Amino acid sequence: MPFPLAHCIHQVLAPDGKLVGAAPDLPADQLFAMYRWMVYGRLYSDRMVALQRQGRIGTFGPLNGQEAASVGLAWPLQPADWLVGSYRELLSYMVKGVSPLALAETYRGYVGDGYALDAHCLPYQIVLATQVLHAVGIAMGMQYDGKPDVVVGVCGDGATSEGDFNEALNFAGVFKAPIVFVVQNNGWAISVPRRQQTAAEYIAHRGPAFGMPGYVVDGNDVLAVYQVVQDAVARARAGDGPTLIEALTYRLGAHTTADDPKKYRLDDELGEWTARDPLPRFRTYLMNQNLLDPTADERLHEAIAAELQSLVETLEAQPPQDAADLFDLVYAERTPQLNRQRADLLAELGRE
Ligand SMILES: Cc1ncc(C[n+]2csc(CCOP(=O)(O)OP(=O)(O)O)c2C)c(N)n1
Ligand SMILES: [Mg+2]
Repeated sequence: MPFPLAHCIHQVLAPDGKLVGAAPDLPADQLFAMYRWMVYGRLYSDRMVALQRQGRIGTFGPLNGQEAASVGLAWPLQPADWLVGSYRELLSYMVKGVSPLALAETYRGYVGDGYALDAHCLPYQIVLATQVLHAVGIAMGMQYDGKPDVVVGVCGDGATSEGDFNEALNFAGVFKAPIVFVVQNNGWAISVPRRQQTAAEYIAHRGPAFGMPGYVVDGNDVLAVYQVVQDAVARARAGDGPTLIEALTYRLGAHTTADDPKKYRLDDELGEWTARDPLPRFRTYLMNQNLLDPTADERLHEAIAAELQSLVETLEAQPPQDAADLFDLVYAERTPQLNRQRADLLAELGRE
């Protein structure tokens, strides 16, 4: 058998923050920066949920609980590499260089023209798993051009049941595309539990079936996720082909602000996963290493809160997006059907 089946869950930090594996060789400033992004992601997500509740933005999908996976999967990427994900990957996108303001604008209905492209991310995808095909396409294109860059393509556990996900893995395996697939298995696809997506024990077991290694990693352990993705990125860059990584994590919040998880999941499960929260785990580790103390942590939280306050002020000072953009930003040239719909809407708004 060319690749071993994932037989263990890779972990560096236990839920209590104790070191149980070899820590990656990262300097103190990078460890602190990882932690900063994790805190930023949590506070940003909370702030967006609050804004939605006040009717100040549209639907938002919180990432609470997934901060370690989100930061760890993006950390190994270089600026020229690509990161392609879904609505849940907002924090990964920020780590890759997409502006938090540009992302907030999307929740307010403003879709800037190619807002993510400069950071080498595709606009986040909502149609499940389609982005995984796009990610493989980019990887194959770069391979064809002889570029040394790699792609990380991300989706959720539910998305792995789509044909697109499996077709993408098949192409990547056959053509040895320079790509790392990361599945953020957060236990749920809205109200559908992970066990109803596949009868296999792990989603990562599908890797060897497509001719690539499959690894399972503790997705609430930022150092473990970083290590596994870093190794896979190095393999892809060396021309050794794709890897499938399953990050075991949990969505602590609702699917989106339009969902109420109390309707379909038990408090016990939430309690178990709250005890594995990635933030206190990494915070305890950093404090044990004398890289953080309670005062510095408090200052960090205050600084981020102030940053978010000013982000919201900038966001709300912007004029609403022009309704015509709804039709004008779809294709390079509008179709006759779009022209009709556009005229109808503008007439209704009294703007003929
Ligand atoms: C092709 C497609 N089918 C259905 C939906 C509706 N939908 C949006 S999110 C979602 C659940 C996705 O779950 P998962 O892939 O696990 O990602 P998560 O939201 O948990 O991050 C569904 C069914 C969609 N967006 N696209
Ligand atoms: Mg999910």
